Amino acid sequence: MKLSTLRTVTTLLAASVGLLFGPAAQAQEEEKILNVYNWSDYIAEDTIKNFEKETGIKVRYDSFDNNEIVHAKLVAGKTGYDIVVPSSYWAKLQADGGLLRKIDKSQIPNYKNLDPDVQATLAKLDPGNEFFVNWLWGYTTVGINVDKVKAALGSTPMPDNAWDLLFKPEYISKLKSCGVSMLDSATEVVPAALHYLGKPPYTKSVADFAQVPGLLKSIRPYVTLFSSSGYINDLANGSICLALGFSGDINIARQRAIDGKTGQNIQALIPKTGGIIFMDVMVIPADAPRPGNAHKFINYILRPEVHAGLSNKVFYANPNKESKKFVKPEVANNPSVFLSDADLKKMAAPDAINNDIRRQMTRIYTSFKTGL
Ligand code: N2P
Repeated sequence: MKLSTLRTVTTLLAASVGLLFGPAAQAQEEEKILNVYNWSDYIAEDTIKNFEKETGIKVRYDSFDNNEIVHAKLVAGKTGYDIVVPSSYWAKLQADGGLLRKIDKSQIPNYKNLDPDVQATLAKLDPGNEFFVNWLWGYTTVGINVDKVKAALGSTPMPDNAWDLLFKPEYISKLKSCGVSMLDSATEVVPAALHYLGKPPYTKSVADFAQVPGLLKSIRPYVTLFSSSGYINDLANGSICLALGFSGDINIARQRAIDGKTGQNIQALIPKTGGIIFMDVMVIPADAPRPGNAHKFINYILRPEVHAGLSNKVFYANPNKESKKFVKPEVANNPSVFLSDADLKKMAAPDAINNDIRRQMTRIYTSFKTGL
């Protein structure tokens, strides 16, 4: 064989190997397994089942209820997870730390369904929308058992600003008797306190933190529970009457009370000064074992009916502009799920945190929780 022929044959061979083992083929070659790590109470019953049925990919699904634990695992590495769903303000730390893999949009035809406003908000923390795809979004706020709170307040009328229920001793001291829960996470509690004090919830100014310990100390005697997921049932069954919680979780509690006929009237309040928006995002760890399957999963979630199915079950807004027609009217019309423009304007937007601020928040929170 002449040298030039040999070269041609070798090039052809290399090209066909490239075709076989290029990015698409790599995805096909992956073992039919996908490891997902997501928030608890954040998915519909059939979401995973339908994906498995369609693709033959077996999903192992683990859950968590705060960002701190997710971050610690990603920093340690080798989690084995292919999809993780942290909040955007934490995911930025992870992207900056090289812990995430860029999303290959060419593998996600349904990417076009994403609402440009949500994409623009995410782009503030993830320029070019390179790493994050929104799962669902909501806000941190105050949830109450309407009747129990009114009864406990007695002759004191409900405050004009719902945050007062939690942060003003004159209100929260009366609610201790019916149970008060706070999210068990420094980066939820401290931003809420900063917001109440009129500071940016994710401030970078250390001076802004000055009044936070005093405020938290003043309410500490009245907090009866720290919980980031269990409080859903506690609200639903009437064992607590006030929670600093996530908007959808409070609505899940409302629904559980209705379905279980517990007689408890639960409501997610939209404070006058707004809640604090979070956007939880699907990301692929840099060392994910099966990135091809991860892309397939993201594409599946971005189907309008799949995304609507999540909102229908867990009462959080989704970023899918084609999904509205699949959202049940009672969810679409619940003003605490899909916010009106006026309510949306009141809300504090997500912002980046950095490691110094994170440590500062942890210090303040730990001494608050332990009462030291
Ligand atoms: C789901 C809570 C998710 C919202 N239970 C917190 N970012």
